[in-house]
Amino acid sequence: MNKLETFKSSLARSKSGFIERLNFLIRGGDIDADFYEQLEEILISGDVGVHTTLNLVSELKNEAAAKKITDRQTFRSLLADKITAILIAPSQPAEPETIPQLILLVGVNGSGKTTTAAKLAGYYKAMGKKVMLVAGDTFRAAAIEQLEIWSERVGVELIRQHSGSDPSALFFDAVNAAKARGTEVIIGDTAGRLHNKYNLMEELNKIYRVIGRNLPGAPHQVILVVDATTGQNAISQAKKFNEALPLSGLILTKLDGTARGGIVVAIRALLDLPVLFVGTGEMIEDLAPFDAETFTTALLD
Ligand SMILES: Nc1nc2c(ncn2[C@@H]2O[C@H](COP(=O)(O)OP(=O)(O)O)[C@@H](O)[C@H]2O)c(=O)[nH]1
Ligand SMILES: [Mg+2]
Repeated sequence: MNKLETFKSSLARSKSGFIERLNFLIRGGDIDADFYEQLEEILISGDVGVHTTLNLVSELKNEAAAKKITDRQTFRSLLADKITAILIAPSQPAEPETIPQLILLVGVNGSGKTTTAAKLAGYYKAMGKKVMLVAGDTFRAAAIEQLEIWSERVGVELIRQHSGSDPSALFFDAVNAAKARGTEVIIGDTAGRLHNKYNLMEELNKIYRVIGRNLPGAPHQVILVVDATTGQNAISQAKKFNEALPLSGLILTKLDGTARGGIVVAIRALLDLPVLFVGTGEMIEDLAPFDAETFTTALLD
């Protein structure tokens, strides 16, 4: 499957929902009095978010007036340009590729961290990299076992400890092991919820600091894993995690499971963070690097 087909198939549920209505609305004919109201209603129903939708539609209205656009077909390319502009990631300076690179995945329980860690391991392994997984969700024995099974399936090394052990110490050891073995990419899973007496954000921040002490510049990426089906909640999760440790970007999972794929637009409009990958299913290969233009085409095709 090429990239466009991948995005399209992961948006299949959205397609039969808001995308179909959106494309029907902008199909042709003149823009009439109800048009902008209908557009607003459709975008909001697709999880683009009230705030983002109102801004977007008001800008579109002004631009269409300024450019004297009266037919829907021309309006359609204006809309595509606007959505692409929102989705394009803020440009970031390329960092020097030191080895090992450490990628830390954070996020609430059930968002897809452990599965995504395995998918990323498969992704980098397919690029020919030497990869290591770290079972950093030490609070749940099941999470360690889950990652163990994935690591065997993908065929990459796993660093683990018994459940209840200190995740910071685990990451410290993992970095040492990676240095000794010439590992190129370390992918760390983390807990999404801790037992009551611990504070997740403090724990994550500690992991972050300990990793940085043992490997200067690391973690090279802290990626928030968010579940697309949680809708606008994704925004508040990102803000909360970003207070605990500096996020470098997001992976939006379960895009295939939502009929409201417009959440991607809301996230990009409201957060100054790139969407790096989207999760498109439960299998190892169901991870697609995000691309603004292709995604817009999948929405408006
Ligand atoms: N359909 C679909 N399911 C996913 C995706 N990513 C994760 N899941 C499922 O979501 C559930 C929770 O995932 P898990 O990795 O255990 O979440 P964690 O608690 O954050 O580690 C599992 O059943 C996964 O198979 C995705 O992109 N699409
Ligand atoms: Mg997990």
